[in-house]
Amino acid sequence: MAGEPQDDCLFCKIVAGHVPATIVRETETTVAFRDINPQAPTHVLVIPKAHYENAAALAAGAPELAADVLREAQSVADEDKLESYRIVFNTGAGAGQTVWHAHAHVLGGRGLQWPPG
Ligand code: DGP
Repeated sequence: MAGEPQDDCLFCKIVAGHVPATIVRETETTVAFRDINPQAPTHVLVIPKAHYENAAALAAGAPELAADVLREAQSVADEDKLESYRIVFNTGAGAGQTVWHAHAHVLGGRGLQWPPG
């Protein structure tokens, strides 16, 4: 069922504390932790604790929770004092999504090119 934890989901395991992560922020509904393969000095993933497979499913199924994720992404940028930064939701394999639990990448601390490729 939408939102329920999935046994085979890496990010559900991080939420449950079964896989370690460097957690930088946590709220009732979200967790933010450092990406294991950082692409910038700040590279934090913000996820809903509830399982939705990507940003599209999250926005359709739980728009308030999607807003929580965005607010937390902003808080990560504020905490790291990022003046310029990028919030990215890779959505679908063709866009580079590899973990099927919705997550926002917060990237900053260096110059970022556009288009991203
Ligand atoms: P995406 O490609 O948009 O699905 O992003 C998935 C990100 O998750 C990728 O940047 C690497 C990160 N990642 C994968 N496995 C782990 C893990 O075990 N721990 C942490 N902290 N990040 C992970």
